[in-house]
Amino acid sequence: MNTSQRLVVVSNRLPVTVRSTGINICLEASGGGLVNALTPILEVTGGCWVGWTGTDFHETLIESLEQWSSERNYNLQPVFLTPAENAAYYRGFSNEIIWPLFHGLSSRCQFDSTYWTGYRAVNRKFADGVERVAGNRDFIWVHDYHLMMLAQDLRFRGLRQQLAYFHHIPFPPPDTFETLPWRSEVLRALLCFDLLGFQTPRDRRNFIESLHRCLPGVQVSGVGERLRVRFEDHWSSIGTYPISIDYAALAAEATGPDVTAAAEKIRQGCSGTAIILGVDRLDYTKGIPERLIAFQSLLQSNPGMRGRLTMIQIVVPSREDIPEYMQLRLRIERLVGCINGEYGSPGWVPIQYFYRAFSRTELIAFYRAAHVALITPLKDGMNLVAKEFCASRIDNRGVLVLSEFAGAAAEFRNGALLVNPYDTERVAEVVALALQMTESEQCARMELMRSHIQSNDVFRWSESIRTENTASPPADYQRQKAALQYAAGLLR
Ligand code: ADQ
Repeated sequence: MNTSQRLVVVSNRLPVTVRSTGINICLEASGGGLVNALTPILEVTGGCWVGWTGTDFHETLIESLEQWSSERNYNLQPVFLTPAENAAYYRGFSNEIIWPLFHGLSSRCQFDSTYWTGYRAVNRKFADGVERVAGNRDFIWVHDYHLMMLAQDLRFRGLRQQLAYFHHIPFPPPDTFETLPWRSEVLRALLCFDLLGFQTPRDRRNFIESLHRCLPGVQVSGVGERLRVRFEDHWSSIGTYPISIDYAALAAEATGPDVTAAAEKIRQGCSGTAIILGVDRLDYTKGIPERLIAFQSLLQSNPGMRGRLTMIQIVVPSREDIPEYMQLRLRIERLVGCINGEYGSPGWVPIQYFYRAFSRTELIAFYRAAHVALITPLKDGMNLVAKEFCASRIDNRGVLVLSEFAGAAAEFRNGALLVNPYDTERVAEVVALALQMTESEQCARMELMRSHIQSNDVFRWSESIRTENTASPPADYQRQKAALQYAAGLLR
């Protein structure tokens, strides 16, 4: 994309949350890294965001969305889904097949062919939405696993615009990927994009190996970070682009007096004990029960630490209508109750547990109050919480204990203490080491991570994808093609 090109962003959800207040509808801007990164660019380039409203068709909602768009330099193009479409495409194919499979938890998958049919149909519905708004020279940027078929649907309709795709979650190894009954269809559709971006070199490698395994005839050229793949006369660029955060905004907000006061209040609420912090969306991939068991093991094997540390575990509600997520919530709450019941004493509660969303200011205050951030997903595309924690540490203190299976581990090898989240006893030992780390070592590690995030923020991330040159196949192919054309001319 050149920087004057209009941008069309396509994601499962629009960057607004629809709230119905009786007969009225109001729209609230959604938070999150993606929205924060892309809306300033959309404001400059102009363009459109295509996504699901989270609702079925709603006449009044169209008016509200038009009103919202009229106050900005970009439009919101809604996709409405019926409850049946939602069940097959979102709850079914996206959440019961791709999400567990791509996080390496294939025993949780429900390979139901009606989910696949629904997923295909809804991707076509998104294609209708994109077709309605896309101009000839637009750069169309599709986000995440809900929309892996979209480029193919758009090409069938004759759209020639540049199409990019970013994969926010892990891409599994070929042995796992190939269990997907629709593996070739998905890979063929992904290769209709001109550019495919992954979070880590490992994800990109898994993708390329899956191509070799499942799509005979695929050709891969290039070395290092950027590869070119040819399949049926179409070239795609494949690269690694680790997503990040708005470092400057977060670091600035962390200096605010309200954050400082709130952090102090959190520390007082823990009676001045050392604070170990966990912050996650409710999800079985985040390793929350395993982390609580690690904390229990820490208390069990270190009686001297009892009464001198507090774990704060924040869980933001997510996918609450799915029974599996409710069971996870109950399991977490049972574990918190058991640990507090077993180890607590008058005046000391080992785990403070919150099941709700917090404002950005409140969250930053938790990051600033903590001594150790314990971020131990069983598998995670990136994990923005790890980056937010570091950006908030304007004092260059605090220790990040991070799962080696989070995408962020690839960038923080030298700053964080890496752990295997399944090895709960070792996690407990590493937390004990983190609590004893000298200030100078904390400072050296934290500075390393902060300066990395500062120079690789979310704006650099989006810029590197938008300016990636996808237009031409590699020079050797150009030369081969010219030679073949020349030879064909001689034979005529
Ligand atoms: P998520 O699985 O949602 O994202 P993550 O990257 O950690 O995971 O982002 C969570 C976001 O939610 C963070 O920005 C955090 O601040 C916010 N949050 C968490 N708890 C909160 C609370 N209680 N209140 C308010 N906000 C809270 C998916 C992939 C990740 C990938 C991202 C971005 O699963 O692997 O890093 O996309 O690509």
